[in-house]
Amino acid sequence: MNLSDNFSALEASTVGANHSAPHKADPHWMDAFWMPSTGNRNFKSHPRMMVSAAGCFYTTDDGRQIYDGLSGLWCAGLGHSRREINEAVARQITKLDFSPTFQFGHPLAFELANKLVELTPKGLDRVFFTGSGSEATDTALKMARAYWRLKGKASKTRFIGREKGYHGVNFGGISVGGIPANKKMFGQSIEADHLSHTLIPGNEFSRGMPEHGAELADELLKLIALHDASNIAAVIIEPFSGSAGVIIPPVGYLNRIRDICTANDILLIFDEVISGFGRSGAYTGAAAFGVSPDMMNVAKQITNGAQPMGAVLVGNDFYNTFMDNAGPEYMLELAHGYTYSAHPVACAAGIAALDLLVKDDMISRVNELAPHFERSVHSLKGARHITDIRNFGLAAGLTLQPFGMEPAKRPFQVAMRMFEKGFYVRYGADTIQLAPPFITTQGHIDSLINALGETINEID
Ligand code: PXG
Ligand code: PLP
Repeated sequence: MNLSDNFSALEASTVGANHSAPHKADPHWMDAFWMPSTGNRNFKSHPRMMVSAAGCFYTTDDGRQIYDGLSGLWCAGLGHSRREINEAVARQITKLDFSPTFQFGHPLAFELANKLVELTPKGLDRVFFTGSGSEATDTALKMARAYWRLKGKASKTRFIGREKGYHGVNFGGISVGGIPANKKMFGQSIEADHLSHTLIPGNEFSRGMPEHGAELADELLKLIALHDASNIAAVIIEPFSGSAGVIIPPVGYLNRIRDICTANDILLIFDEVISGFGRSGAYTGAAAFGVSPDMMNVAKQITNGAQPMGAVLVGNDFYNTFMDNAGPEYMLELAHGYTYSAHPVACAAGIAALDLLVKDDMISRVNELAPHFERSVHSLKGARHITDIRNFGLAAGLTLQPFGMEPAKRPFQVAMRMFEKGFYVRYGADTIQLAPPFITTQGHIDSLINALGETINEID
């Protein structure tokens, strides 16, 4: 067989077929990309295409400026296209584009791990890197089970999450998560129970931490009575829930969860993928709420969203339990890791982003803006359709009265109209979520809230 025979064989074959790719003007140009967490049919008939971003604004393909009311997906608090981060990424990708972190290392991974330890509460001393928040959830759950096994308590396998909790979309995350739509299509998951959420009557329109509901933490005692602590590995919660529409813990709630976990030898995992690195007006939600977990998951804001990255932090005792039980030194202590764990370009982005967070004192900036943001967002109280508003730091959620049997319809309509007016806001279930960049101005916040109030008033 000569070369030209090979060519015709390839052309004739459907395996590895060389379809000609549709051109941008072709109506099928958008068919191939199955978009994540998107109404694909709606998007593809009404595209909303961003082509560049700088500071607090995106530019669309038709040249419009769109205010970024969710800091990307809660990840770009420092604003887009920060020179320091871009340069760090460019430098790193030309120097060391990839390097294995299985059995070999590169210096930036160690440098970034030290920074994460520095910015998180005392007692979190060791960092395991992942590629995302969802991978951080699976990592933390696996580590928790393995830890108890090494401690001689192998029956501690069950997890406890919360209703409305979001811990990403992998099997671990949807098992402990409490957002029904994210669970219902995917069958059997790992064994988990769920505490009630804390969105209770009487707390509507709370500013910051709601007054009522600390006693809901006692549901954990009931679950311990039901299953026995000897079967429970960990409780995983977000210090404040982001995805479910910004649900702030009632005063005393997290402390109570902490105490019950400690008293019953159950690990407490804080999922700080949204609350970490500035959004809460502190480096962590743990610091903002004054409660420390045994394990902490972070992602998103580590790199300001410029590169995918997540991490799980644990304490020295936890880490040493693995080191002390692994046999000869050449053996793995934990058979777990991702190809992209501590990817060198992501590490470079993380170091640059966290340096900026500290150098520009973004925590103070968030705390300066937060009272204005709170007043502004709560000024919508009394407006049509709005049944609740919640806020903390630079995060806020609004609940809209369902349109008949379609709770998700109004938030969708609001977000689409807001986009036409030049504002990107996030919608999910019956809520609208806001998370302005830390570098935003009071003026931007006023424009965002004015447009939102006007838009909510316009829809049926
Ligand atoms: N834990 C928490 C608390 C999160 O908020 C994840 C885990 C998963 O992270 P990855 O990197 O796998 O997506 C998240 C992610 C929204 C929204 O609009 C929230 C997230 C992701 C996308 C959209 O609320 N949170
Ligand atoms: N699937 C296959 C066939 C693989 O070889 C690998 C990694 O080597 C994975 C999945 C996991 O990929 P990652 O390490 O990026 O999570």
